Amino acid sequence: MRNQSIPADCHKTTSMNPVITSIYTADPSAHVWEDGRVYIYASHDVDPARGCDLMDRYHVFSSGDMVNWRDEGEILGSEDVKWGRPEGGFMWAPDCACKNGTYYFYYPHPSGSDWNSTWKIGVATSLEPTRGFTDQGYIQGLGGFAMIDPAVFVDEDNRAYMYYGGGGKCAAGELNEDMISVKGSMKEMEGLEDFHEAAWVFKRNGVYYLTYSDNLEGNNCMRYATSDQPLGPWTYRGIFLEPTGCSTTHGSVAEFKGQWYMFYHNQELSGEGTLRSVCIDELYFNEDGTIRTVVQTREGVKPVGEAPLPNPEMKSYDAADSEAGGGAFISVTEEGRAVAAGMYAAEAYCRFHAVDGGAKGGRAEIRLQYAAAEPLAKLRLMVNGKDYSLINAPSTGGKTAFTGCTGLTVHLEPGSGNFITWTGGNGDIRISGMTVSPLD
Ligand code: FUB
Repeated sequence: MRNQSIPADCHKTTSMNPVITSIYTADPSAHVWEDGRVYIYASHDVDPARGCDLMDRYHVFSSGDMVNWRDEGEILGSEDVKWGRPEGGFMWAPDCACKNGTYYFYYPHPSGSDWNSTWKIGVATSLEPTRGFTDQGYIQGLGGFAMIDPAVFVDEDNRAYMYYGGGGKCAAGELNEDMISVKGSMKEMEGLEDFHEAAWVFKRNGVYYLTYSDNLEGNNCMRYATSDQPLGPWTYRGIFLEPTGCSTTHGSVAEFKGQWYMFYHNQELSGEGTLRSVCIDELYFNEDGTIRTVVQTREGVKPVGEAPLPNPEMKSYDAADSEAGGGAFISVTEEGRAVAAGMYAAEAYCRFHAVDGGAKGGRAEIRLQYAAAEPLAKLRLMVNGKDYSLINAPSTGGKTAFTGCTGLTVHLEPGSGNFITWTGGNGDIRISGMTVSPLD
């Protein structure tokens, strides 16, 4: 083990799209919280997918420059929801709101095995935006149609409104001070044209904007309407995001450091509509407040603000210090780089022993440096025997191009008894090392 600065390849100079590639994420709800960072609360398309059924284990991502994103780890899974569907899964598009110092995480989840007729909007709370969420049950008294895709908007006067809906109907209402009950009843939103799902509300220059996906068969657009009241009636304004090539379209709009952004997902990485990836592009308004059509790019967005500093507690582990087996082997390249190679067989593995979880243990950001010639290699990540599922390792352009950086935020035990195993998933991949940065 040796200490070193953050690997250069883990720092990006443009965000690129998709912006999050290590796992599949969708339905991004973006917020800028009081600490000045931008956060994405996203759905997690678990790989391999089974439709949208097995979506589970929400992750939060944060950034200080819109380009370099940190996985903050898992915040809630179906097994944490006592009232939820016994078989789990079905953790669909979420949102998060902050009021009076408490973070409220809203998520759609069925309460019964018959998922399609038992949707509820669950609420979990925490005093921190990225960890410590505890489920508080579901919002009572809602229903009557597809109760999915909650979005909560907290106005400048600190009053909060919840919007939700699917199957062509959108309803909204004001939340009580407790943020988990509705004041009066929800009412149907008027004036939206061709509403499908994915409601999102933001405010700019005193105007409320309600954005949503439409019903274009298999490849929705995003449309929007405006109002001078948070609950409408709304005036329809048009399409501002053309189809992304994915069978679902879902996104959010937020301002960060004076620039507006569109957060959405596509299926560029996987080619599959149920393995989606979050993207970010700039969003612009016309003089009259209407939204210009968002240009979907491959490059993504430019940095605003400083790139992140290396975590002073980050530790690096060389592949030479790992145990490789089941087909993988350790070798040293001409440049003196130790490499665990040949990680393509399902039984191949590369295990790092004695990984330091620090005095307290807790969340740690794991980053793997690798080379892969395959368009999309994958590795399974196991930490102390817990399966963190498949982690994507997009091509670096060659099997000796060690420019790849992938990973996840996981939980480590205190002390140096942790072991992290990368096993064969898909494709030929070579590992040169791994960094571990404590977050707690
Ligand atoms: O991600 C599952 C569902 O697909 C969301 O709730 C919808 O908005 C669509 O993106």
